[in-house]
Amino acid sequence: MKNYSIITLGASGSGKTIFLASLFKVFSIQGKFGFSLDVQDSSKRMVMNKVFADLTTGEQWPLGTRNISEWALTAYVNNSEISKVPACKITYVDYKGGLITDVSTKDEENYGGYNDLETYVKEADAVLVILDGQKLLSLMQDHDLTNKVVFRWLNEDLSALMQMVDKCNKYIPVHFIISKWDLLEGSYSLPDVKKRLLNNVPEFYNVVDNRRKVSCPVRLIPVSSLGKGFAVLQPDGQMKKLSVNPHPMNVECPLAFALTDKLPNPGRSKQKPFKPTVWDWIVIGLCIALIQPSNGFVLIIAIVYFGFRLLRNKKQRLNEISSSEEAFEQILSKCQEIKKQFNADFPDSDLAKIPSFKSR
Ligand SMILES: Nc1nc2c(ncn2[C@@H]2O[C@H](COP(=O)(O)OP(=O)(O)OP(=O)(O)O)[C@@H](O)[C@H]2O)c(=O)[nH]1
Ligand SMILES: [Mg+2]
Repeated sequence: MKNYSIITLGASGSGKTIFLASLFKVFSIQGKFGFSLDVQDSSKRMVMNKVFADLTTGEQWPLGTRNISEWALTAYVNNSEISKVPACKITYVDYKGGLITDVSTKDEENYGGYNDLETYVKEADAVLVILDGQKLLSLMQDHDLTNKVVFRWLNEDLSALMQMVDKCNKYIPVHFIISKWDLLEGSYSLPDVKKRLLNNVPEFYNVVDNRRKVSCPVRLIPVSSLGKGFAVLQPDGQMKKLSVNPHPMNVECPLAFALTDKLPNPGRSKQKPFKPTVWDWIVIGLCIALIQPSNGFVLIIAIVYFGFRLLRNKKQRLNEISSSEEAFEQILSKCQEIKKQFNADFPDSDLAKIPSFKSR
């Protein structure tokens, strides 16, 4: 089965955990997107469901993440008997955003975590960089760049994020997610935000330009994990919940781009080894008991039996692979549909195609 490793890079409070919970919720049951996601570890499933349930009940927001955790997700497609056929595995990593910005050799825990994160980034099949929509809103409103919060965001969070992205090799697609798009939508368009970022954040411009030059996919994807009207930003910077019904927007799009933009590394798929059954052990026992140097007959039976078993095992595996490959093809085609719709809604999202680059 194909295996994808996706990592999101985002500073503390940028919306990584809520994005994961929302993605998990949207894909918990096969619906309009034609596939579902599940975690094998049921305790992790409960954690994610609880994050989303807590979001919709009570006034509090989930606490910040404390450590690095790996989420082994499996994407499934229902076959004609409505049973779930596994199509691919997706490894997703969540962590406290402070790991990116508060790294210091004195803080052993953070320093080790940062190194782990760097390894995940180097081995990822796709990198999703989360630009905090709340901070981006402040940047859009701060025409003269005098706001200290904006200054800090640009010089600490974004700077650290861009340095990490710069380490990704040119074969890894990098997409920039604008989180909390519900806060910007209505006041600013995607082209407005794109222009502001490219014109006022040189590190962002350079990272995008470097990737564009080597034809590496790079996009700006507006996402709202909770949707419009779920929460409102208070004048003091606090987020107040208004509704109990989140309407996630575009959460499926980064996944669709991540799955379709890069061919999976074939070296990572592991072959299923031959596993002896109880009958195999009985035959092995009998052969050992009966076999004698002169008894060629028992030897022939053993060779025929195990030859047959190996052939059957191979056929079974091929069947499994072909149904899983078919399911994966189905997911890819669904992802293409998601991308098509997104490109129609946000034609300016492709950062690799910027005619204004030269006239900057
Ligand atoms: N309006 C709005 N607010 C959001 C959205 N997603 C997240 N938030 C707000 O952002 C806060 C932080 O979100 P988290 O997902 O916990 O952020 P994180 O990146 O996981 O933070 P760390 O775990 O500290 O690294 C939440 O408590 C919400 O107030 C969204 O889609 N819309
Ligand atoms: Mg978190």
